[in-house]
Amino acid sequence: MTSAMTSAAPRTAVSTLEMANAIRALAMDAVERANSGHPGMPMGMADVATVLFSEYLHFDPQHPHWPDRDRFILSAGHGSMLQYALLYLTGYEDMTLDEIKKFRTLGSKTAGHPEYGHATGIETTTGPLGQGLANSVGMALAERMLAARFGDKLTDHYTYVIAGDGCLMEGISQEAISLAGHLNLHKLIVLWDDNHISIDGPTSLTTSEDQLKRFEACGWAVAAIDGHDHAAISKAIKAAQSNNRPTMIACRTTIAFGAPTKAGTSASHGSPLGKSEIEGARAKLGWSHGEFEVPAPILSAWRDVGKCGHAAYAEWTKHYNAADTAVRSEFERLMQKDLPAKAMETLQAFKQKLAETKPNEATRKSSENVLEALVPVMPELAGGSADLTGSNNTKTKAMKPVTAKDYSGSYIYYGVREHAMGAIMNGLALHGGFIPYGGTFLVFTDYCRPAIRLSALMQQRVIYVMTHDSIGLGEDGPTHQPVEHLASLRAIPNLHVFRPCDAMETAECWALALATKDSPSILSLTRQNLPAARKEYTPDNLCARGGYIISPANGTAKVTLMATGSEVSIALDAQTQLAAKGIAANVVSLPCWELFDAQPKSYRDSVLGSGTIKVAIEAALSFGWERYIGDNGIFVGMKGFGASAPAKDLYKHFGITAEHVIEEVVKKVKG
Ligand SMILES: Cc1ncc(C[n+]2csc(CCOP(=O)(O)OP(=O)(O)O)c2C)c(N)n1
Repeated sequence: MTSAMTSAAPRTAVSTLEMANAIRALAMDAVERANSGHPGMPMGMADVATVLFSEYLHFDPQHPHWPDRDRFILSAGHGSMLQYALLYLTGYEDMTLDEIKKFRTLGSKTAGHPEYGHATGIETTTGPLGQGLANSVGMALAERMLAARFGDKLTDHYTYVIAGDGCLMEGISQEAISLAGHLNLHKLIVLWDDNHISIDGPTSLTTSEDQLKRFEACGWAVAAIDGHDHAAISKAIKAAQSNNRPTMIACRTTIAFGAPTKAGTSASHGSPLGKSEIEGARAKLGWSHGEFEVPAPILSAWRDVGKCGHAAYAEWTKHYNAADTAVRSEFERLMQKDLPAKAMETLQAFKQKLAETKPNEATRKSSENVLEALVPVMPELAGGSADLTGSNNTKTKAMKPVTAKDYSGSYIYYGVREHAMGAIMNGLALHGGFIPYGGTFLVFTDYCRPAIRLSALMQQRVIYVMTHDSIGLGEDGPTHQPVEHLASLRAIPNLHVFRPCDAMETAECWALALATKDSPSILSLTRQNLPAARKEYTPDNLCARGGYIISPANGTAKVTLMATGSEVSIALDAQTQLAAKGIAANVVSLPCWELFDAQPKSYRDSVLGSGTIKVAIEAALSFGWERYIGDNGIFVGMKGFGASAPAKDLYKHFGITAEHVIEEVVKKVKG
């Protein structure tokens, strides 16, 4: 599917300019009615979008999830009305005129910024500038990787992005375009809305770089065109398609094209144009139709565009049906995001082995061993790291790197680009066909937090393998020692933060991260070795309830010792020493708060105990623990930043020891 669509229905009576003006009118009217929104960008990019959709984009509103559709990403998400207008005009059933009229109101499909899952045809949630551009790199990468696995009869599509000045100013864009160029994602085409305007005024206030040279330096092909010249737009896209490099087309446009006084100014960026300006624009554009009115011939021309992709869909279906049954069912499984039956069997066998070997090892190493077991049975695992492969233990022996020359590998060297890594993983997950996981140090979740947040908001199964998860990393010191990160990640809705305490829990947490189709996960893993806390095999996944009594008291518990990850062994130690003093304590491992909090109260109460002295031990700040220990509980952990020293010395220095726990408990018992 490399050419322009030739099957477009005849549209002799309607010009593409009129079709573009329909987008402009809908954008003006919807923003006006909502009394908020961004009319400027949709009006400026209406011509580019019209040419792209009517001549090039392969899509089928009747089959919006067709796996080989071209992907269209509106990275400049504030211009959401551009996307909503296109979805309505081309005939996506759920995008009615009524939805357009309900722009930005509660419960509508036309949210302020495009939201994945709200309306069909929205490939990703955009709005935080630069994210969509980086997502598109993930989608273009997924396309190449799937093509390498299933051949170009099943996967061979383009990824088109509309990005604004803001997207290109954001740092994430540099990470993303740099990697896209390096991996030569030649089916990725970026249409830059080069309108010289952002919110504060002309972009000359803030930037003077040569974007064409910038992209070129990253290995992209570039072109510069008049973004209102339909023939030039068409020619540039056609050339981009046949290019053997990713392409950036600078489309010189006028923001709010057609508005008599506000066109070309930042006044049109993010406010309704106002009644008289809209009237003036209608006159200037020669659009004499009423509010929200798209005349039948123009609507019908657009609906014909919506039908054009059906032939490509039908052709793809033919190839798909002709494929081997085994190939088809594997492709289908990947698209449905189902795990292979072997995955969980493998993990059970792995757990049985752990019960025999009882390894004393870092959980990052345990995670590597889990991956060694899973990768051979899970071809959808697309691993990677932001230049910390050997530290994050993310690459198994058999994994081959993905390169510009060979996309059949499954390991992505992201380079030191944590933010793009997160957003690219979102793109891989959204595209379908892969379960992405990627590593860096837990402290650097800060560098990719906006992407993590979007994984959660979009309900994508992205697995963040975050190692060196506390002062336990030792000598690298406080710059590398996370203290507030667990709390801040636990604050993100729909994100599962797993902090396993040993190899067995690591295997169980991986199982949970993989089995949860609609939540991302953080695996918070240690650099330092940990003793096996779970020594027996259990067919049940004990981490599935988020928290459980890992070691019951001998007798009626007076104390509940709660801990996560590396501090569970300290709790177990304290339990033994307290028992010697006649103080019985339960030890509770809480590897995932989110799953624990979702349990019925009766279960939570049974684990936490009633009337016991509550103690929490975690080598991090106490923020959040009050929910389990209350106002009178004991917290043993960090109070500020860490320090540079061997791990053992740091635990002692900061008082995260069994001895300190005992001292505090005894004080409390004595009252
Ligand atoms: C990460 C991020 N920072 C800030 C914003 C707020 N914001 C929305 S649009 C915009 C200006 C973008 O300028 P440009 O891409 O040129 O859009 P145009 O004015 O051409 O519509 C800003 C700062 C945002 N959405 N995302």
